[in-house]
Amino acid sequence: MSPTVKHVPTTPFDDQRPGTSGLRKKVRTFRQPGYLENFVQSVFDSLEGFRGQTLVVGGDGRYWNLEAIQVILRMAAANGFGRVLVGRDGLLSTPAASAVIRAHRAFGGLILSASHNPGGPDADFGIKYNTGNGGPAPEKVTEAIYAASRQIGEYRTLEAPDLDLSRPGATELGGMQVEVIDPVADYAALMERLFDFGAISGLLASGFRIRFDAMHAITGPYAHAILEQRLGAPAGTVINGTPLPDFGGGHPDPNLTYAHDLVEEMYGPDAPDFGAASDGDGDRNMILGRGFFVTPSDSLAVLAANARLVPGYAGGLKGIARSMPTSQAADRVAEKLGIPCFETPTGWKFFGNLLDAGRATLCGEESFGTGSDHVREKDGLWAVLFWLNILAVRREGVEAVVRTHWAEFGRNVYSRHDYEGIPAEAASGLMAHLRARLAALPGTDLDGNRVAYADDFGYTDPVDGSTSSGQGLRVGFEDGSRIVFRLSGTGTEGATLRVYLERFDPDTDRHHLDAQEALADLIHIADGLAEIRARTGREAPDVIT
Ligand code: G16
Repeated sequence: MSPTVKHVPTTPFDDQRPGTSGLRKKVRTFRQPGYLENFVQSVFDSLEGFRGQTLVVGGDGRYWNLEAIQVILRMAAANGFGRVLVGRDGLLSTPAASAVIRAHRAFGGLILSASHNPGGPDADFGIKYNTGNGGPAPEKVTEAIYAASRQIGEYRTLEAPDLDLSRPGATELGGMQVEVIDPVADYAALMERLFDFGAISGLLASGFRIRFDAMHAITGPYAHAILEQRLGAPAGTVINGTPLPDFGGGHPDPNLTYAHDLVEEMYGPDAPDFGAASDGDGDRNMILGRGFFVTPSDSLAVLAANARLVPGYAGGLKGIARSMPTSQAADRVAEKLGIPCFETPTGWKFFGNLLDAGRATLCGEESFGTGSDHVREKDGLWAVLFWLNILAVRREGVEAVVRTHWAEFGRNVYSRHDYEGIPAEAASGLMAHLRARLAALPGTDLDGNRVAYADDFGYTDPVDGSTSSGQGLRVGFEDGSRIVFRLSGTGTEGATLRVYLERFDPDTDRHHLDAQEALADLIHIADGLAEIRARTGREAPDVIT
């Protein structure tokens, strides 16, 4: 007998507005009775036409992932979905979820992840809805979800036991089919279509040594299957490759601060030729050469400039898109290629329309995100394979490729300074004070740098005309340098101030300089303008990337 649908009365929570990438909160917030259910029901209530359709569900394996998935399966059945595709053990990396949604023409997907944020009972959890194009719901959808969450009076679920998700296969839940799928298969097949696996295998067989740090997170199984099993990299190439619910107590964020195992090896004696790391849900990437760090902004520019070497992109790029705080290195490549470069607000969701409309092929963000029109999420392993494919063709090291790029295009020296966990009032006070100063800045001189413009970034989507305002305070100088100030939309505690610093330098004699050294005067100006130390009480940033 089919389990009956239960209509459970509930009252709204007032904090369910999705941020930069879905709803991210502490696990204890999500575990409040009805909290997850309210949000999931609000997603379903804001959608139309999904009856009998397919939903994709999976997450990054963090603490509480499986429990949340069981709740979602019962609710999806009670709400009338026809089929759910769920990754084995509830696992799906974010880019793989996007690939599965697209490959199976699903109605949409629910992805459980707080990305690079730590996991565990006292750490973070998250959920986001992706639409049928495989990408994060655009703002009009997330705002509709939020509106629904403010009015919710009941959610629908089933009285049914948990399902076994440990083995691929199909089962039935309240009239809905549940198919447990191999989380890697669709994704690996897609990678094989885009990249020259033969050339990459050849590079690896030639003695070129690589290391991939999965940071105890979701990319472990993907990297084992693709790098070691299909491409023949030696066992041990993938480190920290078993997903753990608390990511081994670490912070699964692939940057110089948190990916310390990899960084130590890549900057140590006898370092491998190439190093990379990905984050909690597999959409971010960090690329390193031997003793050399590639900024995410430079990585996007290098991939764009070399895309013709890679089979999936050999036909050329339609355009490039980057988030506003990302450096303008990619703009220079786009100009040379004679293709457009779009500047969007922070958040992968803003790339979706450009990709769907065929106006951009490659996208990237300073926050260690790079991707293309192959899915609608940024994609960590994809970026690694793209780099390996380029290196396999060029037969040069990472540092040589980047330095040659700088010599040709000039260097956009770049850094981001993060001040984490500052009191929300101090952060909003700092931004309000700075915003009030903007109008008077153009034409003034700051430590010998003349301000060309100062504004609060707003965006009009060129495809559907939708607008987004208040997306970051920009101060631009006459020599093209920029300082951008933003508050993060992904944190779960207090506020995180991000200060983005950029200076263009065409002079190869200065390309050896450390970014902090080359940006020292801008760093000083940023503190003076925003009164960072005075208002946050911090002497230095928590994280510098
Ligand atoms: C998310 C978004 C990215 C964004 C990043 C940082 O990444 O998908 O588009 O650049 O957050 O956002 P914020 O500066 O607001 O913290 P992820 O990897 O956390 O999903």
